[in-house]
Amino acid sequence: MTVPKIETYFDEDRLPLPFCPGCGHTIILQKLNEALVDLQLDPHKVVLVTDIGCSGLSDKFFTTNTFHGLHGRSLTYASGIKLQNPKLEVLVIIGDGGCGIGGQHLLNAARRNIGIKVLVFNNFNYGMTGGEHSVTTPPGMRTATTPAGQLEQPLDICRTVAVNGASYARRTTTFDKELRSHILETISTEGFALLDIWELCTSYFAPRNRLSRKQMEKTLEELSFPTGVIVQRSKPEFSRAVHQAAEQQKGIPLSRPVEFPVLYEHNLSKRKGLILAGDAGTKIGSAARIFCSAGLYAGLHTSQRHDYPVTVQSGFSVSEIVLSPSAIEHPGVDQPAWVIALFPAGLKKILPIIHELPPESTVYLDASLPDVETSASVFRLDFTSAGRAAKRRENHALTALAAFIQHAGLFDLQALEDATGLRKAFAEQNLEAVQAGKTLLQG
Ligand SMILES: Cc1ncc(C[n+]2csc(CCOP(=O)(O)OP(=O)(O)O)c2C)c(N)n1
Ligand code: SF4
Ligand SMILES: [Mg+2]
Repeated sequence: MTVPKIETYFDEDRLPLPFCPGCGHTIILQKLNEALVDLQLDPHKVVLVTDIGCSGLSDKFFTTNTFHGLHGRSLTYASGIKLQNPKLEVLVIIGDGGCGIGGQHLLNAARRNIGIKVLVFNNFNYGMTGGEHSVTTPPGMRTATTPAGQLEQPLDICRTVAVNGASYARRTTTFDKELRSHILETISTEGFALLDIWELCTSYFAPRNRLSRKQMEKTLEELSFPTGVIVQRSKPEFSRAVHQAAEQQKGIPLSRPVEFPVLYEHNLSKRKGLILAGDAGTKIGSAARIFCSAGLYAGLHTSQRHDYPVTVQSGFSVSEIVLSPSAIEHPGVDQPAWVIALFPAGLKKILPIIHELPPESTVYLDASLPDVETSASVFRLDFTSAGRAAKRRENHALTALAAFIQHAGLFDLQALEDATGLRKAFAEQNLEAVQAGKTLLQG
C-alpha cells in the first residue's frame, strides 16, 4: 500500500498564523512547513517544542506532536523527550529571549550534543512583552529598555554552541532564499543542530531601529558575525549513546513499559473525559493514577494530566483523565463527560468548565460544597464523610472514584481494588478508601 504524500504539516483549521503583518516568524514557519513536507516525516514521530514569546505561539498550528512550557526551558523539555525516545525527531522553536533566559540549557544541550534541532527566531528583542532588549540586541540599538541604545555585547549564539560541542550551527536571515534547505539540513543533522535565523519584529524592533534587510546585513558585518555554516561535524549523538551505555551496563533498555493484563471488561463505547478536582495535599494526582491503572486492567486506554499552582502545598489540585476504548492521541479533556469536585480550591478552579457543561455531562459534588450553575446533571454525594470513615483525609479522592465507577457503570470495581495493590506502602489504606466508596453508594 502506498502512503499518501503529506501536503502540509499546518493544521489548516487553525490558520492563519497570528503574527503581526511582516513579522519574520511567519516566514520561518512557512519555510519549516515546506521543509517538513520535503522530509515527509510521520507527524506522530515529530515533536515540536516551543518556548515562550510570540515565537512560542507556533506549536498549535502544526499537526505534529507539540509541547509548550516555561520561558527558556524548551531545550530541557526537548532534551528529556529525546532522551526518552531517541527515535523521535524533536524540534525546538525558541526566541532570542528564550536563548538568554535558558542560556545554560543551551550550553548543556550543545555540550552533550543531544540530537535536538533548534530554530532560533532571532528578532533581537522580547517581541511578546513590548520589545525589551535581549541577549542578542546589537550595540547601539534601541529597545523599550535601552532607549538610548544597547551598551552590551550581543551573544553570538552560533559560535557559543559551536565552541561547546554542537554538531551543527548556521546563521542566516529570513531574507535568505535557501532558508527552507537550511532548515532541512538542520533537521537532518544527527547531533545537536542550531539554525540562528535573524528576522524582523515589525511592531517593535524594526520601526525603533529602522531595521531593514540592508541594515541587518550591515549589522552582521559590523559585528563580524558571519552567516553560513559556523560548525558542521560528525560526533556521537547523546540520547543514543545514553541508551547504549545503559544497555551495556545492565543489559536492559532504559525505558521498560509496565504491562497491565486485561482482567475485566468495560462499558465504554467511545473516548470520554473525567476531571477530578480537589485541594493541594488531598492526593488527587495519586488517586487519579490508581484510577487510570484500574482502567488499564479493564482493557481501556487511559491518560492523566495534572495541574496545580506553583505553590504546590496550597491551592487547587486537578487531574484530567481520558478513558478510551482506542488509542489516545491527545490527552487533554476539552469537555468532560464527568466532573468530580471534592474540595473548594479545586471547585473554584474548574467552575468555568462546569458552567459550560452540556446536559449530558454529570457533576459529582461533595456535600460540603456550594451549589453550582450548570446544565449538567448534578449528584450530591457525601464523599468526604465516607472518606473520613476510612480515616485518611487524602483518600477521599479514591473513595469518590470508587463511588463514581459504580454510578457510571464503567467497569468492575474489583479493577480499582486491584490497582490499589500497585503501591505497596499505602495498599491497605487505599483499599479501605475504595471500600468506603462502595458503601457510600449503597447507603
Ligand atoms: C521566566 C519568565 N520570565 C519572563 C516572562 C515574560 N515573557 C513572556 S514572553 C517574553 C519575551 C519573549 O521574547 P522572545 O523569547 O525573544 O520571543 P519573541 O516574543 O520575540 O518571539 C517574556 C520576557 C516569562 N514568561 N517567563
Ligand atoms: S510583536 Fe514582533 S515578534 Fe511579536 S508577532 Fe508582532 S512583529 Fe512578531
Ligand atoms: Mg525575540
